[in-house]
Amino acid sequence: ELREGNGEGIDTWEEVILIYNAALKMIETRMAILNDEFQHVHQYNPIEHIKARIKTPESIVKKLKRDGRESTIENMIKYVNDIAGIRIICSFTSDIYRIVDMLGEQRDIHVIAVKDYITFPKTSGYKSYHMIVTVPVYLSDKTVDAKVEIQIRTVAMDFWASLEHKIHYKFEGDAPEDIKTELVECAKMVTDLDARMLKLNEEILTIIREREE
Ligand code: 0O2
Repeated sequence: ELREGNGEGIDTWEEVILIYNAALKMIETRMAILNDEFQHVHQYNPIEHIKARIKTPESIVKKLKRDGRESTIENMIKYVNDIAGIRIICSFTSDIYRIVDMLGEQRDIHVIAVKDYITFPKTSGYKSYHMIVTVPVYLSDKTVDAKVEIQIRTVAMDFWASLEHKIHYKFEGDAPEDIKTELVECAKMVTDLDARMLKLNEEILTIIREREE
């Protein structure tokens, strides 16, 4: 039985796509189940929506080249952690950590690395919680542990990140200083907005609970 994430036994790009698509489906289904269960227990959905994507071959090759590596299937699987990427958008910051904990508790999902850009935002102002996990993909003759990059953020953080990403690409990573400064200012507003929305939601829940008693 092959349980490797190093590319052994995976020979073609078609096979790579097949495996990583399967890994995305696995994570998407797990998240949907957690969301349904949460709705059942707490009458509330922590997940607003989910976006999944497979990295284009061009971006994979670009990333390998940036790191001075040859574009082989083996290198892709070993060094590109975000061939399969999933973005989970939540309403509140507290939901993010709930999801992180719930994912960490799933026996066959292995968390390889986490980056908490919420507690420690990037200098750009970027906020998001990143996890690299592996999920087992069961094929007819082997089991492969496939890596998936999970980005978890609030709706407000996602709004900021999508605009900043576009600007970053427009200026090829070299945006004018005043634009960068303005983006950092906007990121602060996002943090403030998220904090206020969370507080507001807690107040609303308290009022509802009191009325029910
Ligand atoms: P794209 O186009 O979104 O795929 P890596 O470069 O992935 O090997 P790194 O840089 O340590 O390793 O990974 P990190 O910091 O976890 O970030 C990976 C992804 O997070 C990026 O993917 C972006 O999607 C997102 N990200 C990180 N920093 C920023 C930022 O400042 N602004 C925005 N908008 N997104 C960010 P890619 O592959 O760089 O780009």
